[in-house]
Formats: sequence, structure tokens, C-alpha cells
Amino acid sequence: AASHVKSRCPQYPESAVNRFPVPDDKVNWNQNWPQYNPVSYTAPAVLKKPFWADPEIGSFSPKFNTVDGAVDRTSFEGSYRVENGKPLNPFGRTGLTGRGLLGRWGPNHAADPIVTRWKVDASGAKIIHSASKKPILQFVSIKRKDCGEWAIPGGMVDPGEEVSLTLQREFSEEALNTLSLKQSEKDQMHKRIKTLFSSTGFQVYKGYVDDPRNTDNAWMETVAVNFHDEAGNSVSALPLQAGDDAGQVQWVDVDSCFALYASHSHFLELVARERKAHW
Ligand code: RP5
Ligand code: MG
Ligand code: MG
Repeated sequence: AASHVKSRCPQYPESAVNRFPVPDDKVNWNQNWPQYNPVSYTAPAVLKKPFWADPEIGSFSPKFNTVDGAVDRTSFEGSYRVENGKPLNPFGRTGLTGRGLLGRWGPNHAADPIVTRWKVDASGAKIIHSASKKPILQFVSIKRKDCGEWAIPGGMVDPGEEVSLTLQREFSEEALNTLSLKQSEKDQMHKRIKTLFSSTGFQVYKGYVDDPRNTDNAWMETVAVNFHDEAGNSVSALPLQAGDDAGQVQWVDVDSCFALYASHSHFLELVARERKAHW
């Protein structure tokens, strides 16, 4: 596996904490490195024991590498090591121990809905990119409130929640702002996106995310699924409105030049390849 990069970003997000610098050749745990002296950090919001977070290890000993009650502590990357009661990041060192901003020890499971349509001109014809000579896809992108980066409108899988529901729920909350709607309006919106989301979708990726919040003991994993509005008349027709952890939302051209949060650009590259679109 390619070594993680954003998981080694010098300054830990939403903090003044700096990671212990980890050079490329020391990322792998199998590289003996006695000088490794990572900083320990768990955000105050996590230590406050909100419902979405685990307690500190000691009094609490979660069952790793298994489904622990309603919490899925299995990794898509296979069995991970547990050292001194703490799980070890399967992609290697990050320069920081503890959980940082993440609630769970070990894998923190998310889902990423990649909703796409073709970019068309006024007559409805697909627009072909001048360099690649391929049609251009557009996807629904949100600007994250936490870091200001553009991203897929993904979110955490709730304990016991089916991933198919997480995909639809997070898209509704972040790109359609359904959290602020009345129940009747919510039902209406649900009806309108149900067809697209009940189509199987194309599973783009399942595994580790190179997320800047990752630590040596806690990391993001996701299931990214592409729901494609081929005719441009289902979700394409809906008014987008940013909600929850999204500050803005818009249709964005799928293109390798557009920088995205975490490893989201990699997921879009896979979508472009699958749909024979410009990248
Ligand atoms: C990323 O963080 C995932 O790919 C997903 O998009 C996101 C989930 O975290 P929140 O949006 O809930 O912060 O690693
Ligand atoms: Mg969310
Ligand atoms: Mg989110």
C-alpha cells in the first residue's frame, strides 16, 4: 500500500499540536526506530465523553478486530495489531498517539456518497474535454466547515447502521440540508432521492482513508459508492443546500487538478475511469 501522507500533516487539525515528524522510510512499523517519540493528543471534545466517542483505555477495554456490541471494530485492511491495549494504525506511524479528533480507538467507519451526472451544454449534449477528448463528469461536492477543503459529503456510520442508509443520510444532511426541514418536507425529499440511492451504485473503494485526523491508534476507513444520474433528471434536478458540517455545496467538474480532502481525489479518479470520463 502507498504510504499515508495527510495522516502525517505537521500540524494536527483544529489544534496547536505538532506531530513528531515521520520520514517516508520510517512509516512502516516494522522499521525499527528507537528514537520515535510521538506526541500524545486526544481532543478535549473527545475526552468529554460524547455519545460518539469511546472512553480512555484503562477502565475500558474494547474488543478489537471484531464487532463489539453495535460498534464495528473490524478493519477493511485485515487484522490490525494491538500493543499495550492500543490498536496500531495499519498504514504505519503518524507522529501522534491517542485519538486526536476521532471518537473510536482503531477504525472509525465512514461512508462516502459520490453522486455524479454528465456536464452538458444548453442543448443537453455532453461536453467533451478539449485535452482528454472525454466527456466530463460532475459530482456533488461540499466545502467542509472544519478545514475549508472541498470534499465528498461523507460521514460516520452510526453504531449498527447499514452503510446504504449512511450514504443516503449523509448526502441528505450535508448536500440537501434535510436536518433543517420539517418532517413533511423531509419525506418529500426522501421520495425524490430514493430511486437514485436504491439503485445498487458502483462501489468505488472500501478501506483506509488518508485523513489528516488519523493517529497511531485511531484512523478513518470508508466505503465510497458512486450513484450516477445518467439522464440528469433525478438528483440533478434538486436544489442543493449546504447543511450540518458542510459550509457550501455545488456540482464540481471531476478533474485531477481539483484538490480534495483526505484521499477523496483518488476515489474520483476511480469513478472517472469506470465511467470512461475525463480525469
Ligand atoms: C473522511 O472523513 C471520510 O472519507 C468521510 O468523507 C469523512 C467522514 O468524517 P466527517 O465528515 O463525519 O467528519 O475520512
Ligand atoms: Mg455529516
Ligand atoms: Mg461529513
